[in-house]
Amino acid sequence: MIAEFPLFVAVADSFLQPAGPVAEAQLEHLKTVTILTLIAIIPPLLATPWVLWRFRRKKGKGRYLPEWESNKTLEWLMWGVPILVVILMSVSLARITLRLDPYKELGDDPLQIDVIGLNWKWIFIYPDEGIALVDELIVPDGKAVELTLTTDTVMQSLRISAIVGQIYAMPAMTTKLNFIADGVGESRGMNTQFTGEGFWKQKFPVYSVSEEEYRKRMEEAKQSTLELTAETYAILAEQGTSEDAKKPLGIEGLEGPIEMVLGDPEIFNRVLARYMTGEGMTPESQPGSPEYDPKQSPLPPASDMPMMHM
Ligand SMILES: [Cu+2]
Repeated sequence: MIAEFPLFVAVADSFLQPAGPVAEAQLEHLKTVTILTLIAIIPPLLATPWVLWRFRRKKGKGRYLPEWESNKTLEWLMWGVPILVVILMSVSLARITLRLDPYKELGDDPLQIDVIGLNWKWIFIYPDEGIALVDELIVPDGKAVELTLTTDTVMQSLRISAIVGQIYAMPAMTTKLNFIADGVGESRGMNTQFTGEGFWKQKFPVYSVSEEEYRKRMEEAKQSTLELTAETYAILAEQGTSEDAKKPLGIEGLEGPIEMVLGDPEIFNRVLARYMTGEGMTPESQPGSPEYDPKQSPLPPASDMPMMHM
């Protein structure tokens, strides 16, 4: 039995065990806010039993002062302390919000990864390596990373709790999420925006690896017999998890995440272009819909319309 329930979880899954500077700053902020909140909470917690005891009916010590109406010191404390707490919290929150802007690059020349959210899987495209990973994110330890996200279904929200907070992804537009993973290890990412019955399965491991291991993993992915093209993308776009997609992709029974060679380097832009044709989407043309039929809705060529950023 013991072997089935390890005493500690090796996978970092919370900003309380930060695996990167963004999560570290979030934890720091939580501590600051907790301390500031305690300034307002502790005095009443201590004073309530004290007042009850001191002014108790039998043998109480309080003086009876029916004419008492105000006390300047008390007024200053009761109004001043909460105002001070609110000011300190506002300053702290404003500073951390600006510091943790998800669009702000965290280093020179961050590693670019394009992300497509689907029901219920994530595709991570490494344009510079010419590969794509499904439900698996591999990043070099200590390297600045910039994700550019979109979805080819409803709105989703990508979150890697131990490394960075969440960012929404929506069709027809891109959002950005910058982070650094510190130290070698595994953490977990997920979609935190409810998207239907397979939603809870839309989780993926994030591996922070040494530069050497990163090169090795990229080279391995390049050896894949699978290619990410409009055709294989249409299979991935169908409703289901990445496990469900293995059979139609012809790799049924293959263990581990799906790794692909990037056959069409324009695939990310073509997914965006799907929503820029000027025509409305129908259930048949919309990936993620149970009626989606890739034959009726092939990916258009990459749009030359300016891309919408948020
Ligand atoms: Cu949007």
